[in-house]
Amino acid sequence: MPIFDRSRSLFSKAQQYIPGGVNSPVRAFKAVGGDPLFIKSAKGAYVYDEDNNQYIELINSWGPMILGHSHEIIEKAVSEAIPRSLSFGAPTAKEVEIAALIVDMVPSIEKVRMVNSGTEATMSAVRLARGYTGKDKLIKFAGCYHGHGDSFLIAAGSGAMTMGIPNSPGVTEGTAQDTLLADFNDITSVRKLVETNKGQIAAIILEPVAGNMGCILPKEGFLQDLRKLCDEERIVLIFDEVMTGFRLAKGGAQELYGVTPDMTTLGKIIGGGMPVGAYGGKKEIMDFVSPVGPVYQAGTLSGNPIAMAAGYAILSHLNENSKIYEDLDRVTTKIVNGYRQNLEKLGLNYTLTQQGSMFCLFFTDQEVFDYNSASTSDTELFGKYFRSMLNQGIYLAPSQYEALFVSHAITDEIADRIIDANYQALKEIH
Ligand code: KE4
Repeated sequence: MPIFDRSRSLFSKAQQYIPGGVNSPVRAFKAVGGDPLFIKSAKGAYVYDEDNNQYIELINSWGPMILGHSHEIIEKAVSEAIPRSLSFGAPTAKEVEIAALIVDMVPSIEKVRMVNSGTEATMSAVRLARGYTGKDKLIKFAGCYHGHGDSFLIAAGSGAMTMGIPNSPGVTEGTAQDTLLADFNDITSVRKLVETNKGQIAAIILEPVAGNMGCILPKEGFLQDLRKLCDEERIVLIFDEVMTGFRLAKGGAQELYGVTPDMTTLGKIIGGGMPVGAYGGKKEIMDFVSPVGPVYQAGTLSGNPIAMAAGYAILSHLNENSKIYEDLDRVTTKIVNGYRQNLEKLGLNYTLTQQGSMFCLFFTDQEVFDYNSASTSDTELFGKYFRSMLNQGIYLAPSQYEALFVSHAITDEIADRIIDANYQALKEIH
């Protein structure tokens, strides 16, 4: 049984200076009880907390560390960039290289603008869609999370769902009324909103594979139906691929499902662990952004040279080694199949979902295809499961409503350890 003394004392001190002792709510372990781990270092598939406990981890910084932690290629790129100063606030050659690489890897992106987070990417993309179409309203899906921009904190997933505050105070009525809510995988709910708001909808934004209410796949034809509807109604289709971009395939979920959005938002992997986001899409839309067009968006540290060095290193590595995706799919499928066998052995029928190296074990026997069905999960039982896995040295996302991420550092042997721990944890909590 690991000890957590140092994490505990750090957490109590942190709460004196930082709201909730954390700089992002999902880290607070609120949904699973106990104090959050304070992580000291990480290497490959392992993280080490301040009490020197070692864990196999399936959070991977909520997605970015797809190659595993402290990967030599990224470390080399960053250490070479640092001596040239950390920031200029001026254009650099590396920004051109990474933009050209993104355009090459994601064919729907003809032009791309770098920002500093996924939230900045989605906020900017929606402002641009509104400026480009001259229309105000936005359709999002219950349970999808697009960062903490005001327009998105309506039935938001991730931490907002975990904390049970899907509609955040502080978002004005005026903003909220322009965000319309549909149900994931329910094209009829979208059509109804389009009909009752005819000619007023600038954009539809969604996670093409939802990763912020657990991992939920689009049903057959759902993405294609959205594409068709957006074409008919001159609505900008935005795929929020902050999580799925460069994770599910080089070209993200849009490559996997063969559906082309008008705009794509990116984050997480694009920075290799550094703070980077991006939004891109059709040239005619992107050229509406300042200084070419009238829609304003800016950022002091956008295209930061260190972040671009890390981002270019990871993206070019992924681009040149597509076998990585085969490995990730194979190892993740091994884990999910192992979980399935464990559930059968124990006579349990919880729901498992997987897309590539994203997966989720929902503590419900219902099929999970949207916010409401995900919400039938027993979050208290998840909390017990989380604690048991942690005590066995497996570090999961501290919420039922998060996707887990497998990194390329997870070998078959490590996968076997995860499967064994899953069996022990399921046995222990029933
Ligand atoms: P950031 O602003 O956190 O970089 O990105 C926001 C965002 C946008 N779109 C999608 C699909 C996302 O998943 C995210 C952020 N994801 C969460 C994890 N589910 C970030 C973790 C956190 O909030 O600390």
